[in-house]
Amino acid sequence: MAISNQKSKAGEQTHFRTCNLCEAMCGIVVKHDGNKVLSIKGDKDDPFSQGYICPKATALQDLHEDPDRLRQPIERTKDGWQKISWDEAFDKVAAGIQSVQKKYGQNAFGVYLGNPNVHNLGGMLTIKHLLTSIKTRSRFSATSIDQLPHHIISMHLFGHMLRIPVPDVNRTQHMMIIGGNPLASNGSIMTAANMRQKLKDIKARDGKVVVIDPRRTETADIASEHHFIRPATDVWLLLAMLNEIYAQGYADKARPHNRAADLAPEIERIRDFAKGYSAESVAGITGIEASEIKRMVKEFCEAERSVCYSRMGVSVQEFGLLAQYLVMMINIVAGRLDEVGGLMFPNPAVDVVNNSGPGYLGKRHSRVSNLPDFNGEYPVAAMADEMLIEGEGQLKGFMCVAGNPVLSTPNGEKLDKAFAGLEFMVALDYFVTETSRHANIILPPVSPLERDHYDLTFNGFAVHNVAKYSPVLFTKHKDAKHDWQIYLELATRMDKDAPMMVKAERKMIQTLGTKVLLDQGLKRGPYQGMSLRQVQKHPHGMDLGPLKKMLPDTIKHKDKQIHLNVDFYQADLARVREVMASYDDSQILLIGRRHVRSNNSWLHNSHRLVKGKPRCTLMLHPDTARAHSIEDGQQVKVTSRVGQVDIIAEVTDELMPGVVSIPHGWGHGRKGVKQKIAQAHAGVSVNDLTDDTLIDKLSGNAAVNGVPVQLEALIEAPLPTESETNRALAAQVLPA
Ligand SMILES: Nc1nc2c(c(=O)[nH]1)N[C@H]1C(S)=C(S)[C@@H](COP(=O)(O)OP(=O)(O)OC[C@H]3O[C@@H](n4cnc5c(=O)[nH]c(N)nc54)[C@H](O)[C@@H]3O)O[C@H]1N2
Ligand SMILES: Nc1nc2c(c(=O)[nH]1)N[C@H]1C(S)=C(S)[C@@H](COP(=O)(O)OP(=O)(O)OC[C@H]3O[C@@H](n4cnc5c(=O)[nH]c(N)nc54)[C@H](O)[C@@H]3O)O[C@H]1N2
Ligand code: SF4
Ligand SMILES: [Mo]
Repeated sequence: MAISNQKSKAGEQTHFRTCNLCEAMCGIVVKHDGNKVLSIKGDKDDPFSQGYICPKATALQDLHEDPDRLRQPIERTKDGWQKISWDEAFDKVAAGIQSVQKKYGQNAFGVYLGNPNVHNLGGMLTIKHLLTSIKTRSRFSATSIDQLPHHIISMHLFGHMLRIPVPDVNRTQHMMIIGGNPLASNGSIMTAANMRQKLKDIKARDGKVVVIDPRRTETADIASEHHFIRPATDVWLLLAMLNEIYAQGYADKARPHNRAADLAPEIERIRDFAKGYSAESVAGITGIEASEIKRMVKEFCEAERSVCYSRMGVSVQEFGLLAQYLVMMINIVAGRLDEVGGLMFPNPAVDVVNNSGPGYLGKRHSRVSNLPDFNGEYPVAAMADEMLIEGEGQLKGFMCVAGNPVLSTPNGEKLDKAFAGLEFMVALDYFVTETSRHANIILPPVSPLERDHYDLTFNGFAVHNVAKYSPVLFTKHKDAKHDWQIYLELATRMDKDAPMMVKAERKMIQTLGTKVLLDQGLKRGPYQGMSLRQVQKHPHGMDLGPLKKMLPDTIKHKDKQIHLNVDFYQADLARVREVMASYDDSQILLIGRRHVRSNNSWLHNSHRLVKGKPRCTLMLHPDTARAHSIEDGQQVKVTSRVGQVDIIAEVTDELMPGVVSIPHGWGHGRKGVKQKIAQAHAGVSVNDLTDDTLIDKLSGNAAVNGVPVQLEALIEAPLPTESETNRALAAQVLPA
């Protein structure tokens, strides 16, 4: 059934769907003629995104048409990659996994789940079948170089790792953004299309947007004010802010209105938490003047509606978990949780919280580095050692599902070597990437336009409640497979002893598809009369209204109270004191950055997304450049404890002095990668510099922001710019 497809001009058809590339859930209109995409534009009638899209939306076409995209399984042989049939591939993969497990034990086979898994409806609904059939405890995912702190805090406070409140950006009057750049990323754990407009709207209604970031980002450029902060020192700023809220008397003023705080039995203990961290005492380490910290707190607390929002910049640093906890405490103590314009809980039509466990931390620890697992996943920072260090439990085989950890996890070079030493590896990916090139077999799923979509994950973080189902646009070739079909084929082969019920469920999904599961999820959800049929009546999406107060019902703890878990977090203050006592402010610190035309390590094979000025550059402040005799455009050697890269300098006062920035996801020059356009715009991988021993010890999350590096200008005269080199290379590989 193609409800959303309307015939217009002869041959030309219109299809409505949601772009699934990032978290923003933009509605798109795809004009197509049969199997040919004619155009991709924003859908003005989508109640959530109202016509907004970013340049990546058109890459859905490029991805679909990409000649380098694999359409059939391939096997690495001594004569290079060979195409093989799906049946042969499934048999070989199942046999390969089981052979490793038989020889070395069940946990000697590891699995890594990459970011696109959470953007994949069928995958989300069926991944458990793949994991239960592999039966390994050696699991990893991109979570531990990303949002892990948010999960741990929500598990502790609200009783479920996915019960995460988001900023009510549509109604706030004051938004403090610490370590997030939604103008480039389009938002994270804050699903909100068109953040540029939303931030402008805050200012237009006499509100304020404050950005705290070591770089004057695109978001900072349109904010009311921006403050540089020394990387990875947010924990001190946040301690001082929390302290100031009490010192200035705002906590008590907030009390009578603050239902959230009343729900927390331990709230009285928070006053002590930050005691001793005066604004004056943290000004030096953070680089933000005490008077400015006090003013920011005053304005935040006096605003009628305000919210403090913090993302990647803070999540992936040495005190990521404690810092994100402090952000939550600031919102709670100032009375901004579950308040209009504050931090609010979405009410998604399919509530995944009801279908998954609450999460747990540190039930087990990684064999080599002794890092805690979270919800059955070990930190990615532990992954390479688990393959390289011999002993019982050493990883000998591996499956990478929609991920590229060679480019996306710390000390990628080491992981690259570790993958090369495995006995058997399989990758589920569209391409031969820096990671999948190590696989014995690559299993490629269909393109996003060949599958249906409903955002199970990001409706849970949406700043306005909606529901939308996107049907399949192009019917897949009969031999092509969805990710979920790949999972189930493998599960059927590997899990012959599964209970009857499980086998029956797998058979049912294989026969009927994943839609039934979505329909069940909608019917069990919080909206009366909701079903897939109901949602399908609205091809542009259903508007379910603004965020509303959800406390205490939304809390998953039995007592319906918020549990602040003060002891756990307070214990980490010892580490804070230790680091502060020996803090070396002369070090050059490395941070990352994102660009609106990139998506982690992929989409670099889309010509229209990579063309133009090269983006994989070393940004640094003129003073930092001068101190190292580096000129704009010059090649620089950047060295860290674990590695080095040569990269072109981009001298700009966007960066705080003493800080350098390299975007992640580049480094396509590695031998064996098969993505011609990406290879011609190779760049270098910042994760060859990030350190797998630099982690947030409390959570096990990787700390890729605030990595100490040394700089060395390589040659006197600037080289040809990367764009000149890229143009020359691109001319060789691109059709005219
Ligand atoms: N230094 C530094 N490192 C970082 C970050 C940073 O800010 N700085 N950010 C971190 C973050 S937030 C994240 S989420 C991770 C991402 O890290 P990963 O998830 O490991 O990497 P991606 O680049 O998202 O790679 C996704 C891969 O999946 C493939 N793919 C895309 N869609 C599908 C699909 O539907 N099915 C299948 N089977 N394959 C698909 C793509 O071709 C690509 O190879 O990187 C992290 N790494
Ligand atoms: N175009 C594009 N969009 C994306 C992605 C992408 O790769 N490209 N990736 C998607 C994914 S997987 C994610 S998780 C989200 C992430 O979305 P965001 O969290 O918005 O990610 P970034 O753009 O990396 O923003 C992090 C900001 O933190 C700053 N920062 C770095 N170190 C510090 C620090 O120590 N303290 C403070 N206060 N700030 C710091 C950086 O300068 C940067 O501006 O984006 C998603 N959207
Ligand atoms: S912002 Fe994200 S969801 Fe929207 S069009 Fe761009 S990539 Fe797609
Ligand atoms: Mo991410």
